[in-house]
Amino acid sequence: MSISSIWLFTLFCVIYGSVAEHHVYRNLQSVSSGSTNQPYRTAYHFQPPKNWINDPNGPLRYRGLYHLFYQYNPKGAVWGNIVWAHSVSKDLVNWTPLDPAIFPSQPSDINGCWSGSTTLLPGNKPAILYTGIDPQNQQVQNLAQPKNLSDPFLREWVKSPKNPLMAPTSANKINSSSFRDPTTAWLGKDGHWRVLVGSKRRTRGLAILYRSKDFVNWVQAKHPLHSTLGSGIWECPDFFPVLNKGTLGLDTSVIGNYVSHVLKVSLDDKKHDYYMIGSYNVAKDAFIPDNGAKEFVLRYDYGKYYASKTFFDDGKKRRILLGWVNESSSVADDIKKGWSGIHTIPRTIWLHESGKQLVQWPVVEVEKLRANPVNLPPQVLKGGQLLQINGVTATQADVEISFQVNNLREAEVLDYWTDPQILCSKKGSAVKVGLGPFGLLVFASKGLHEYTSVFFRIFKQQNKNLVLLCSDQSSSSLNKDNDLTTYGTFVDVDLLHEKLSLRTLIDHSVVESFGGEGRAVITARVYPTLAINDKAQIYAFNNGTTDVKITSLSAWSMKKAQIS
Ligand code: DQQ
Repeated sequence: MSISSIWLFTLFCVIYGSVAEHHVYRNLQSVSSGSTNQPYRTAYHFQPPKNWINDPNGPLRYRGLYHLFYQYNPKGAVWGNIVWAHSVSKDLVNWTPLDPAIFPSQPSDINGCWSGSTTLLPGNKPAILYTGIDPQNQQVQNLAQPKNLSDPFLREWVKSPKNPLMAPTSANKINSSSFRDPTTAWLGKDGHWRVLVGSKRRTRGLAILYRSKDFVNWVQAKHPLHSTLGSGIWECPDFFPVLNKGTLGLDTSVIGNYVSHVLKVSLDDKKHDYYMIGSYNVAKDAFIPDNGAKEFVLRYDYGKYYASKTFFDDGKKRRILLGWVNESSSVADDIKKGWSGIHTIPRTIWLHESGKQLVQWPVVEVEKLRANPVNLPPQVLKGGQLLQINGVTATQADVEISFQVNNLREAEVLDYWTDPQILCSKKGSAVKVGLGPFGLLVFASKGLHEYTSVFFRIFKQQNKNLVLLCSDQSSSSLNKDNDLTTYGTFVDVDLLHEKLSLRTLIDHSVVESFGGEGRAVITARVYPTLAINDKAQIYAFNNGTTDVKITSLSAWSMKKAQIS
């Protein structure tokens, strides 16, 4: 490299660059703007009034109130100046913003307060462990505790004078730029707390394990809880028990032969959240994946979704999952609208009865926003038929549809396994075959110049049927500057004995779809230019050559939640 190209490269890294999963636009981090024309702001998904948000942090329920902290840039619509913003809620749907809870104030976090989690210590005392960026730009772990435990809003947090409590040193050989995002801690029968910190050693992703008796003095365990070769860094790890049978959630410290454990990681290399189901070997303090799995395959969400975190809701005895959905628009567009990033509707999460995967469903409280129900009678949806769903606000809706598929002989043969996302891209909603595509067209403009399609296709492979769920954004907008990736996954549904269901939450620029009663989830961001406000329409469609039956179809307009 010549001197001038080194200089140009350095300049490029100063202006742009990349930190964790985030692009760094240093010159834009404190630029505030925001136009008044806002067709893409969501009405019932969580987002602050303006600026950038990313990961949900430290969710918990305290004295009957839900607390959500999140990574936030108070000064602009791109990642930077990161603090822990804070909102509270009685129902996980309506939120009241409070002042930021944690912001740079001591050497151990002076360059940023990154992601982390909350643990409830004995006596119902919340404690936050979070990643701070120190003056040497090293990633270290810090503790903060509420100033006043009698304040249900937990407005003020006091940082430990002993921070940082966990730090890279020459002795422990921890990679100082890959050491972040502590989990909720769990308490072992030996009275010691355990916590995980995401990291990597070369390309091996790992969850470094620490133990502590007092939550202040932490000792690194000899071995990580788990690691996988080639995955790259594990961001935002999450580790929690699930009942082997049943939908109730469990406190993070529960162990026993009636539970399995879930290890979830956010893979920066792939930009997706993956999980494994397995068991927690208490004697070895190790996670043992079921069936000897060596790598992460399952995902929470097969669309745009990252840096998720769960918490145990001790009120309703359920485990709740929160996740960040980035924009699919250009940075220039984000700055123009003055904001970037939303969170998904909180989802209840449990182990499917097969034990092979998790199931997710929007928290029941979101149904309080449903208005003007529209119920269509069961009917046959003929090959090539488009059925408009009238009477709901098409940009702000909740639609549940269920199909019965009889002529399984008509299913297209799939000779060999193909990546479902590639299959969805190749066989978009316009490609007709035997069984499918059938599903929903949302954000559809008159004349279908714009639409987003969420649909199923049924294949035959050997003696089995394969159900594909796709979310196709390729025609979602006339503005082609957006990320228009088509998403897809297979759904484990037994079509001989089960109906095929799809629920889609539609909210101005987000399409959150749950297939097979929550066994497959895909979230997409879309920015129609024609199908906005009252110009948008919703349809059920069948573009296959074979008829399918709609066994039920209910749709609701969704009221606006009180969020900002
Ligand atoms: N976001 C945080 C990091 C985390 C990343 C920084 C994941 O702590 O690893 O904003 O999106």
